[in-house]
Amino acid sequence: MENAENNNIDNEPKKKGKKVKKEKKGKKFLKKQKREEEEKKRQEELEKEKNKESNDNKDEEIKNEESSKTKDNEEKEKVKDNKPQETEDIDTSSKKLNNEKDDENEINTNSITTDNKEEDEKEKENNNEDENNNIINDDEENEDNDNNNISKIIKKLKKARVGSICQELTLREGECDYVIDKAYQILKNEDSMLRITAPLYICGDIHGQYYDLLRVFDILDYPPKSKFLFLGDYVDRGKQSLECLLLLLCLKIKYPSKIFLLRGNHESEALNKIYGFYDECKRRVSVKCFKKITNLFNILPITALIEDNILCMHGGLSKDLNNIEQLNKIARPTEIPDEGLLCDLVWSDPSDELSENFGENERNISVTFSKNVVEEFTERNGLDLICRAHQVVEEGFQFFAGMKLITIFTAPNYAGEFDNNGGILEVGEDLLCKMHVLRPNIERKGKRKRITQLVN
Ligand SMILES: [Mn+2]
Repeated sequence: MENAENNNIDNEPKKKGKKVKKEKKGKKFLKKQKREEEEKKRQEELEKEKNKESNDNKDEEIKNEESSKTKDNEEKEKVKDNKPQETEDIDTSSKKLNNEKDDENEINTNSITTDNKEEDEKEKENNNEDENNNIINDDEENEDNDNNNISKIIKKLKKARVGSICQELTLREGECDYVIDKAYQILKNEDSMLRITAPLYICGDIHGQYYDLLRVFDILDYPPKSKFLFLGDYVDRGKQSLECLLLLLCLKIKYPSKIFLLRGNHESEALNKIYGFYDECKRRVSVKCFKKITNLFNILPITALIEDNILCMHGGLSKDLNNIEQLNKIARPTEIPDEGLLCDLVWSDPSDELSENFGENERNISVTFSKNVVEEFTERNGLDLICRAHQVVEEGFQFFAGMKLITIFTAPNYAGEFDNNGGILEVGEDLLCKMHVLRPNIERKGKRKRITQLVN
């Protein structure tokens, strides 16, 4: 306080002094000189006014945009704050957010120029917040260009959903190549076993259900606000595998420490040729693009360890896995072999019906493993939980071996053939786990299918 007062005292006499001097001088000036000076001032002021007017217009546009955006964000925050943890309520909030999304789309189309400017500013800010974003001065311009390009693609991808309809976007080959190349450079430097800190959300299979992927982000917030780990199977089966993959890769490029992508058994050339992703790439982009994606799949990390406590993978455990140190030694790039450690990590399933530790798998590849295997492995490696995906489960999540293993499957109403919920596991800072559930869009009538399904 004292300093502030002192400053005021320092400033006051100077101002007064200036004024006094001017007044004294002014009286002595000739009328002509006075008039000339006044004319000069008037002209200067006129010029200032003109400049101000044009700036004001610009400012006003931006301000309007900002205030509408802020309102949007505020409303989103409100919805989030009110977000109940009960499953049915989550669905309601997702509906609310859908409506808002539509409003946002309208704003965007009405004022593209200002919006872009504002969006870019925002993106820059976000990037500064990103802990992994170490911009080197020389590359600053390139980095900015990259960020702008990725932001534009993210924006385009988000716009695929209009209301309850999710449109197929027109994807340019150059756009896809760009995203795949950038993502490759980041993913290839990650370890085979990621080490991630809580809090974060863990998602299971997505399988090209883009509408549902957008729902997940709308409910739980996009990176960098929220951190995500995806357990693989982004593609095949669903109609919009490309949108799913591209959005996840763009977010990875932009916020590499806020989203992590593991490999599923469907991140594989052989399976993509059978279950639809190859055909989608060929129809919508090119075979060349599919080949690029195959290369990218071959460098995806395989497992993740959260706070030394929760081990995550797509499939499950293996005869060949004794301790977690082995997991970081898996060399990449690699295809998924027909047997052995990597094969089991993306393909195996738990089974209640086993009398022995490992058994045959109905999928005709890899193995099933018993409760005993889970208990022994977690005990030996000091783990609390194994978290995996790979099987459709009715509630979106299902425990095994007491609560030592959890299956998470995120695509609700899977492939239009099941009436399952989609599940997302939230791991809190204290490692307390909470489930979020996406209800199916369409309630299916008639008999419910088996609770757990082995679907390739
Ligand atoms: Mn799978």
